[in-house]
Amino acid sequence: MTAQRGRFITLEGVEGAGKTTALKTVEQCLRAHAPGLRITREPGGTPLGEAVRELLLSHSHEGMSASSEVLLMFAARAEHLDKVILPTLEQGDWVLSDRFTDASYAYQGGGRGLGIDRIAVLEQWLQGDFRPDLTLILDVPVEQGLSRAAERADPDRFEAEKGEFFERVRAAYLGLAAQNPQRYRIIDASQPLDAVRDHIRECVEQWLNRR
Ligand code: Z5A
Repeated sequence: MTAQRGRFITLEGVEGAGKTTALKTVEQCLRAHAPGLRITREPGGTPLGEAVRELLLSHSHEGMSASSEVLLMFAARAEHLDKVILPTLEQGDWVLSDRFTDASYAYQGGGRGLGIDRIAVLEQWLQGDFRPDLTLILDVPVEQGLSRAAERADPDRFEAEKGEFFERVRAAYLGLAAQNPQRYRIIDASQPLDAVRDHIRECVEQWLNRR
């Protein structure tokens, strides 16, 4: 008998939204249902993906074209799907990924201005109909997110972008969520940490109970 396919949950967010803390809360909620939960991230999650991540975040590649950027994101994703995500789900375990294709819609489609249609072509080509089962988007007004992130010592190539870039990223995320409320949950990450954690727990528990 083959194992039932595992569930694929993704976490997304704008700059300074607090994904790192949120990931731990989501993990705690999921572990009881999925002891073999695999936590991973994008860009990254495989040796090749982590090498591509270094290229993408490094200031040595300032001025990289938006097309190169999105193709590198999808190259890392192809490896991630092939080596980690799909095999884990097929053996019945669950996967929690810190970012996935929605980030390409938001950052390259919205932020860099490539548009939704081009990302959709790449998504369809690589993934066919495969999509996450649940996506949490941590949302925070851009100015508030940037002021939290300003405490970082060494901003990477994305973190060094300006406010207008992150406004487009945020609008793209909210647009995705509005089109498909079944899959996405927006978490108001402007609230104090305890309130954000409570909201995450509530959303994940509700989703688990409905399955
Ligand atoms: N990217 C892309 O462009 N296209 C793609 O397809 C993919 C990715 C997959 C790296 O991702 C970059 O790749 C990313 C998008 C791009 N660039 N950016 N920006 P990443 O996910 O590794 O990097 P990140 O976005 O910088 O994530 P992060 O490190 O998890 O940071 P964060 O979400 O911004 O938040 P944080 O580090 O958890 O929190 C920031 C600070 O705020 C920290 O001091 C916290 O203690 C504080 N914080 C958090 N929540 C609160 C609340 N509620 N109240 C008060 N203070 C808080």
